[in-house]
Order: sequence, then C-alpha cells, then structure tokens
Amino acid sequence: MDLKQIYDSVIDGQLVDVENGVKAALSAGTGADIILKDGLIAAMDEVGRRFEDGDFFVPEMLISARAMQAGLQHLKPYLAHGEVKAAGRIAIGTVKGDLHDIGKNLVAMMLEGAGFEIMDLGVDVSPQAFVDAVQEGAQIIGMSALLTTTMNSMVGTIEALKSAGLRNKVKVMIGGAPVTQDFANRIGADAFAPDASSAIRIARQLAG
Ligand code: B1M
Repeated sequence: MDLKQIYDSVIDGQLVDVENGVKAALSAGTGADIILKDGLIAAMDEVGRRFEDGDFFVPEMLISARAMQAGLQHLKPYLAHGEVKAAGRIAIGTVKGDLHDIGKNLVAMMLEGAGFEIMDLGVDVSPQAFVDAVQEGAQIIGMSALLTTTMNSMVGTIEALKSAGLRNKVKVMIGGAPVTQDFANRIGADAFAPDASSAIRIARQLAG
C-alpha cells in the first residue's frame, strides 16, 4: 500500500487499512518519518479542512483520529529509538478543557525515544495536576493545546507553579496548532516547540 492509500484510509477512518498500510509501507522500506508526515499527519490536516468546510462533523473527525492513532502505534518502535540513560523527566499533558491527544502522544513518543522519562498526564489536565507532577520530580512540563479557547489554561498552570513556589524549579515547554512563539513569550513559558522533532531539540536544551 502506498502513502496515498494510507492518507485516504485515515480520512475514511478505515483503521485496519491504516494499520495494514503502515505495516506494508514499513516493510517496503519507507521511512517512518515519511509515513508520519505525508501519510498520517497530512490526512489529519485534510480532516481538519473538511471539518472547517462543514463536510465533516465530530464523529468523522473522531473515527479518523482513531485510525491515525492505530497507525501511529506501528510507527512507535521506529520513532522511539531510545538512548539508554534518561535525559530528564518530563510531565506532558493536554491542558484543561482540551481532549486532543494525538499531537501530545506523538511528542511524548518522540521524547521517550530521545531518552526522556515521560510522565504522561493525559488530557484535560488541570494546572494543579501539572504542579503535582513537578512535586513528583518532573524537571520539564510540556503542555499541549489544540483549541484557541484552552490555550489560556497554560497561563493558569504557570500561575499555579508560581503560587506553589515551583516556577524556578521547572522548565515549561508549550505546543499545539494554535500556539506560537509570541504566545509563549507573552505568558512566560520557557520554550515553544512547533512540532515533535523540534520538541526533542528544545527539551534537550532545557534539560541541559
Ligand atoms: Co478537534 N479541532 N475539536 N477534534 N480537531 C481542531 C483542533 C480544529 C482546528 C478543527 C478545525 O476547525 N479546523 C478546531 C479548533 C479550532 C480552534 O480552536 N481554533 C477543533 C474543534 C473546534 C473541536 C471541537 C470543539 C469540535 C466540536 O465539538 N464542535 C471539539 C473539542 C473537544 C475538546 O477538546 N474539548 C473537537 C474534538 C475533536 C475530536 C475528539 C473529534 C478529535 C480529537 C481526537 C484525539 O485527539 N484523540 C479532533 C481532531 C482529530 C481534530 C483535528 C482534525 C486534528 C488534530 C490532530 O490530531 N492533528 C484538528 C484540525 C487540525 O489540527 N488540522 C482539530 C495531528 C497532530 C499530529 O497535530 O495536534 O497539531 P497536532 O500536534 C503537532 C504540533 O502541534 C506539535 O507537535 C505535533 C506533531 O508535529 N505539538 C506540540 C502538539 N502538542 C505539542 C506539545 C509540545 C510541543 C509540540 O510540547 C509540550
């Protein structure tokens, strides 16, 4: 199966076809990064466009998301080619009110592969849960937001860290489609990562 078929199967929400397509592409020697970018992520972008145009609704988006996640699992061993020694401990989660977790999972997977110890806090994560993770030893917290309405929860987390007297004990990295470097500067985050591979480079600098 070629990348176009993987792309179409994600859009059509055909989970088994996506899994088979990813396995076949890997067997044929296609790089996991290419399958991810040109197959899975490109398809989710198209799903988003169709949702905006009113051609797709939440159920279709969800079915495509499940199909993409299934494909992603098969890429995990190739993306997560880990180093032995932990590069640092990162608590990562999608912020309060936000249930989008594909990007967050991808970033977590790549960071794990780069040797970081990951505390995955899941989705809809409250500021207090991030604070608790720092108290449990996280050196970096990674917040993901996909909705313009939930980005402000990142501000809440930074405020909660300050109130708990922990702001100078932890680095804060943020990301997600509506998040920008400018927003990161404005809210006092330590770093913004536009995608999963830059998240690795930036996390290494922050852990440095
Ligand atoms: Co939602 N949704 N959704 N959705 N959804 C978007 C985000 C939207 C842009 C679609 C659109 O209108 N075009 C729109 C947001 C508009 C806005 O706020 N401006 C939207 C909406 C409106 C909604 C609902 C409100 C719809 C409704 O109910 N009426 C609702 C909200 C639910 C909630 O969260 N409370 C909703 C629901 C859903 C589903 C549940 C159906 C499903 C999510 C399933 C899941 O995640 N398990 C879903 C999906 C799939 C999408 C789209 C289509 C795809 C998102 C995705 O997974 N992309 C999305 C449209 C789009 O983005 N094109 C859309 C692939 C993923 C790999 O990319 O997450 O950007 P991304 O992650 C990237 C980078 O951003 C970065 O690295 C990743 C890899 O490169 N990154 C980080 C992400 N986090 C990072 C953290 C870091 C560093 C980098 O450091 C910590």
